[in-house]
Amino acid sequence: MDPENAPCPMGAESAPCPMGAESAPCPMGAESAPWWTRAVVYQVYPRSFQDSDGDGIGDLGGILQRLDHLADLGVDVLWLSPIYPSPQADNGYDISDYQDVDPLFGSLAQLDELIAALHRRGMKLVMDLVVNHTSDEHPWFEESRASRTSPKRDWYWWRPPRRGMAGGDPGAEPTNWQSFFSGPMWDYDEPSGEYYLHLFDRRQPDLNWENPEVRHAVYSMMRWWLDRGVDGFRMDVINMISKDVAADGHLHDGPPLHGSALGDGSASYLCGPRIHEFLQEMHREVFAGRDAALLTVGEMPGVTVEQARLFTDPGRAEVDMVFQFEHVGLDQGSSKWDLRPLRMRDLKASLGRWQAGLADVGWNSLYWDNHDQPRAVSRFGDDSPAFRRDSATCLATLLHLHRGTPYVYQGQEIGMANYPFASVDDFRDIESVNHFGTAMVAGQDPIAVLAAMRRMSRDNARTPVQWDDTEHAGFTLGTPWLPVNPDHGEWNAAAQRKDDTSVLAHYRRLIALRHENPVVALGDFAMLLPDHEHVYAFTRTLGREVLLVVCNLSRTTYRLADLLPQALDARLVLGNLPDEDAELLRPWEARVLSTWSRPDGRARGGTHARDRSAGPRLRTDGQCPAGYTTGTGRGRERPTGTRARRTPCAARHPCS
Ligand code: ISL
Repeated sequence: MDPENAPCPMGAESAPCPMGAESAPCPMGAESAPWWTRAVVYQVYPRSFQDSDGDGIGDLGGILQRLDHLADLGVDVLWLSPIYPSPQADNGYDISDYQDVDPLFGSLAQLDELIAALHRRGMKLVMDLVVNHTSDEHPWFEESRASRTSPKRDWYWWRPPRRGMAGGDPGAEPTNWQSFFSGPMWDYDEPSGEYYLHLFDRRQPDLNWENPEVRHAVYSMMRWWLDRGVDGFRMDVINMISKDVAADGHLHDGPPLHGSALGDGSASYLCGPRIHEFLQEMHREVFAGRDAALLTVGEMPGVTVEQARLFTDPGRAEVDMVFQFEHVGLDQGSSKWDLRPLRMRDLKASLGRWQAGLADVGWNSLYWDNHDQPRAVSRFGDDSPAFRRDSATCLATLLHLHRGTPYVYQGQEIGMANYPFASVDDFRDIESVNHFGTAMVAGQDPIAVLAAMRRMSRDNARTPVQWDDTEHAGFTLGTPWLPVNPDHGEWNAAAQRKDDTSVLAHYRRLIALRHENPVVALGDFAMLLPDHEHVYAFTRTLGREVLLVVCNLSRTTYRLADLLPQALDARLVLGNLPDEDAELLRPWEARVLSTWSRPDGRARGGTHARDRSAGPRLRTDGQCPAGYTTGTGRGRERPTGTRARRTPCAARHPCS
């Protein structure tokens, strides 16, 4: 084999050596990096993705119809939000049977079909694993609540009323913890005279992971799914499964919450005393021996960087990556409904700390949107007509150029925005509905409560995907369970597919860039301009390749020479605005620049920044420069701007 074109010795699922490494050895890490370091995950919230049977609710048949959209985007993994049988109190995050598919969404046979169809296209399927709690209609819970002596009584958290108080009296709950979805975390079961614990809604009772029978039932169910062909799990609130319980079974009150009779119990259930033990046991029982091809993601509200290092240190065998919440909590005060302006300095400090904290050990997920968050273009971007496309692509560039695994939430890739909710009757989400009820009982101003819900409700993320400009946006032929955003005439996938300057086209290029260029996946991160109030800039460095990423998160134009003079000499790898003025950073402009550092520290090549390519261009004699060959890889032909000019060259693999 021609040593210049030999792949790096990275095993079956290997990445090429970093472009620009030339004849240098592959930098440490690139050889052994797991496949998911250069993967992009796409989240499907099935009820809102695509309906195939006209009942107004998305389903597996619908997902099967839209797989070309995912393949065209270039994503590697589909994370499927819950499709299991469920009373749908929390849209499937309340499971009543872990080993089947709800008829609302289709059948197990269709799920098998989905697994096969994804695998044929080179994609993987990650299932949502919701095992902190079940539905109150799960047979385990029904058996558990049947009597105090039920063999499954201890599968859940049952406790008597507070000492000296009668069950059902205000304040008689075993602890003062406030639920994520309003009200106390305990519900009184009159027939048995005890309370059961639910961190979320009362229809989502918490499983007792202290009980080994519970753990082994869960592990057995997980093995069953892996044997069926699924490629891993996104584990819902997995850092809440271990509770801090005293030897005598006592659970502790938390500090009182301002303006509430309830308290904050998080110290008792976030990353509890046995959490690492449980995850290591799960790894041994479920993943050991087959983990290299799988993806395991721990959704962990409240996790710190230090804890995340422990959870994702490969040597400890727990999970591959965390899904953390710090950056999406920066625009809030005492609760998600208490909105504050996002300060850029705080965002940089947070994301920068996560980049630094997981630089040598561990791995993070990168996301703005998911099914629990309002739409990022409305929240962190600018969804006014003039800036919606530019801010959506700017935010995407910022995120996808960080180190970590990016997640695209359905509709984000076409710049879907928040929904113009008119009244409280428009909301369906249990969190929003419960919040409104509690706020009204507490005497809050309904106008103000509604204003916060309009901006922060999870229903913003759950309106149907806008496929085209027809009546229900191509989502359903029936009546959609949640209305389609009225902006779908202009903002839809069909229109963007034809437009090389669209948000969709930009996502395609970002995803291709991560696949092609290991500096995007593995490069070291360094934050620049930490105090600038609008411009977010950083470098990614791998071997001798340096990418400089500059994003203007504002409507103000800046002179690059004043901020980052080094950007003027650099070559544009990918930008989100037309190629006009190298010196000005326009409103919501994002640029990924290559400075191609040489051992002498000088920028390489001196190609003008307007040359949009992922590698050097053909020389005037039609040849690539030394060390390069005409690119043929996926997306290589036009990976960057909207106006490809000359054929770009790709690095030859320098390792032998
Ligand atoms: O949605 C939230 C805030 O609005 C979060 O607090 C959210 O509840 C938390 O991130 C946990 O989310 C996960 O578990 C919930 C479920 O409702 C969410 O959809 C899920 O992502 C309970 O299963």
